Amino acid sequence: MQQRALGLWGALGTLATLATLAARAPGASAAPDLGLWPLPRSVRLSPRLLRLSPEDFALGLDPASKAGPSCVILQEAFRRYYDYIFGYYQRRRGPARFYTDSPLLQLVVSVVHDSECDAFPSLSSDESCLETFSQLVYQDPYGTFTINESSITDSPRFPHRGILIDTSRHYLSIKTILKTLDAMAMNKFNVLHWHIVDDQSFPYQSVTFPQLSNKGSYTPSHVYTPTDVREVIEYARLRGIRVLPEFDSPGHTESWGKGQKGLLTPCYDGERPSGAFGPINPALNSTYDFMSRFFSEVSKVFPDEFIHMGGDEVDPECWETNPDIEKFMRSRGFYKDFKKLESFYIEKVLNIIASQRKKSIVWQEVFDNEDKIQPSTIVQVWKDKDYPEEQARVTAAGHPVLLSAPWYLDYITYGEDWRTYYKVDPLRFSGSQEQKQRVLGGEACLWGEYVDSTNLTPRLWPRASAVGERLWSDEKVKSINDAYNRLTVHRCRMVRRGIAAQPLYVGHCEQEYK
Ligand code: CP6
Repeated sequence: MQQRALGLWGALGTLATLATLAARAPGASAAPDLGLWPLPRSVRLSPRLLRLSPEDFALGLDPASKAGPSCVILQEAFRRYYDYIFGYYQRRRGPARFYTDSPLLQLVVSVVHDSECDAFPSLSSDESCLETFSQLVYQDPYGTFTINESSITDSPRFPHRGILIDTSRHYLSIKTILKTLDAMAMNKFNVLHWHIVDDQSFPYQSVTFPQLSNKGSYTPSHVYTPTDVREVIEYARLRGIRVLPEFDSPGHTESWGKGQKGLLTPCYDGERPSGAFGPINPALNSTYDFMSRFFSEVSKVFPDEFIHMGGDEVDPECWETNPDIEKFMRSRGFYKDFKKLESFYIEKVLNIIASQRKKSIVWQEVFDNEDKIQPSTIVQVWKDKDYPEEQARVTAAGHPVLLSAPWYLDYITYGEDWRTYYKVDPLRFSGSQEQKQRVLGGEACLWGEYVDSTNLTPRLWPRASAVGERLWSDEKVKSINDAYNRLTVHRCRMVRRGIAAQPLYVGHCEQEYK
């Protein structure tokens, strides 16, 4: 007997149905022992069991699918998920057994909307459902791969579900970044926010300005070459993940100064330069010539429709000491208002990015400073203080918003941080329906001061998984006990798949005892 399972890839907002095997027991709960994570919109498990055998089971395409056999994303996903389903199991010992249940021979995926196979993922793309299918398969006590006949309807609550990694405070190996993308896919995250450079180092190897990383990286090998960057982008694309580059300025740019003389503001000690440098110098035309050429390159290297231009934590102290800055500000009528100087710079850079036909994302300060920004500019809220009010202000001004304030994963406490992340609701602020619709989602941020390749994975997972479910699942999914039970299983599944996710609390994973 052959069972067919149907999967749909659709435009955002449509319901994607996976494994539409006739539903027998509507209302059957989403068996906590399966550890489905993040919880799909609707799960109906029937008591009818189907058996999968590694020898006979195949993932493949429906002949009527709109995405054909040349769809690399799907073919690669079939390979990956076959391995996730069967690749890590151990044969169990025990008496031979005769089967009474039916075999499941195929998972047939059918793409019903126009295919985006060769394209890069975008804000409006929808994701694969293979992850859910793989989570439904379990080994029974005899070791047989089993799945309940089931019907799953699923779609994400928010379109932007991101993880911020910081490769400036510490270099992260390509291997670590790719592992992170694997784990992101398991948790249905779809944006890698790559905070690629900052004060401490400039690992991005620019073709136009090679000196930036020649002089600004920790060492000549602590760089991301064009090939490295392409590899990350393609690996992400195959998992439905966008790569959002951040080139933070005018603050957080100390490392840029080493390879690009004249870019940073020289700080003064009385009459003379002190030898120290401050933020990027907003008073020089050469600054904007440089930025134009730099973002022209970045726009081509990164295919995403957005560039994050930073704009956070600009300290005017050094600007205040520099006589050329003072002269420039007088000529522009800024008087002693350094916020105006900052705005002047930000607006120029936003225009440069727009002229490359890219949209911008900025940290909340850019909005707080009342800079002139397009309503389409996305504002990322990161300050913990009164963040719901900030969300209300940003959305009232018409901007789309991303929430990060409650999800700073670089903060660690003794205990279960995931619970605090889980209890957040991104729409819990006062505002109209229209305002709420401007919440695109959010990001879990893992700043790199205390993180490198040795500890990134266990610090991120399963803590970020809590954010993943909050951004994917329905707002009504908030039982912390149910989440605990499912997440414990999900964490063991990640470990089984090679992700060194830390434990939630005391306990064990089955596979440790085999
Ligand atoms: N680096 C950059 C950082 C932070 C920000 N920007 C940061 C600030 C406060 C905390 C954590 C991180 N390390 N470039 C702010 C967005 Cl608590």
